Amino acid sequence: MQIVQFTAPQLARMLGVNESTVKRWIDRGLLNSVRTPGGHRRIRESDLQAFLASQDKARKHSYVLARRHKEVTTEPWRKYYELHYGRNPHKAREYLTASFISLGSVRQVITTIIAPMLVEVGAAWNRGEIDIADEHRMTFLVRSDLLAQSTLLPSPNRGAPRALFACVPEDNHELALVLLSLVAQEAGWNTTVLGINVPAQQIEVECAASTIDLVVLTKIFSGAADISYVRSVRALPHVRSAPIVVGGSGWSDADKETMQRMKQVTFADSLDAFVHTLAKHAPSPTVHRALRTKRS
Ligand code: B12
Repeated sequence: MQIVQFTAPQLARMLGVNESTVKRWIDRGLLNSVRTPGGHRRIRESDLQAFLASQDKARKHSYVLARRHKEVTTEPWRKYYELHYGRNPHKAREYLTASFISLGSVRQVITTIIAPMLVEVGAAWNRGEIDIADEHRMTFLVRSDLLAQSTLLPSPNRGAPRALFACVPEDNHELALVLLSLVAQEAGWNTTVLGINVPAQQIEVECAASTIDLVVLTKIFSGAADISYVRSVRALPHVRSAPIVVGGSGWSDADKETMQRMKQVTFADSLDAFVHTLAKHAPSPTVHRALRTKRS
């Protein structure tokens, strides 16, 4: 697992302050940093956490940091839901960013805020409390909030492994791809998101064009494509050497069982299982560089 490091501009966006403020904190010794061989400043996650723990001086400079202290709620996802429901997208975005800082990882943000908030969107729709336009508006904003978090994550190292993400045909639940790709990005992977409703042939095209170390297929709507789709992806000539991880709440038990017997196919249905799969399939940097040179 790589050491998570941030650049000064990333940290400035995260904390809602100017880049010059971050540099001042560093210059005054409030925030530790290291230098890259090229002389650029990098802030390690552990140094950021230490800074946040002793942030009294910094807090008065930062609206986001000040908010982080005020907002101690029992159900963080409810607050996020209510801000979007109440048409406060900017406050919702700030709240999510502040949560990212206090929870320390995108994975935690997804588990404690995004996933339960989306379940509530579905439940509120079922109860007739929100209409379809609310659902579309709110999930559109969740998607943009999540994509904004991706700019806070460190860029992958040179030679990092690459994962490909796709919803099976007839599945439009794209948010699942956004969540999973952020988790992979946080674990140091390069990510290519193909989006909804992806025909098998498109996966072949992507795998032929560059080295793909993991293919991730999701299905949330049970009426979407079934196991025959996974079989056809598995059989594609350029996908053959890449492992496939499949997940999502739309698969039938019979399909899950069949997948357990398929070679180079893993069924994983939680973020923890997904992170496990990423760790298992990330080639070590040396082997990976050698492989890439050989393949190119
Ligand atoms: C948002 C949403 C939509 C949005 C999607 C917007 C977008 N850009 O993604 C829109 C409005 C487009 C939509 C459409 C529909 N939806 Co919808 N939708 C939802 C909602 C509210 C949230 C879904 C979501 O994003 N969840 C976040 C995901 C990722 O969480 P999760 O599924 O729990 O997954 C977790 C794990 O399973 C794991 N995981 C998920 N995928 C994967 C993959 C891998 C590889 C791994 C390792 C792990 C993993 O990670 C997640 C986080 O912990 C759910 C309600 C709910 N309770 O889930 C309904 C829900 C999924 N939708 C449903 C339905 C029926 C539909 C429609 C058919 C409605 C309609 N009549 O048109 C259409 C289907 C269109 C289609 N062809 O796909 C049903 C599905 C029921 C079923 N048995 O299939 C649900 C459950 C609502 C309900 N209770 O009725 N929907």
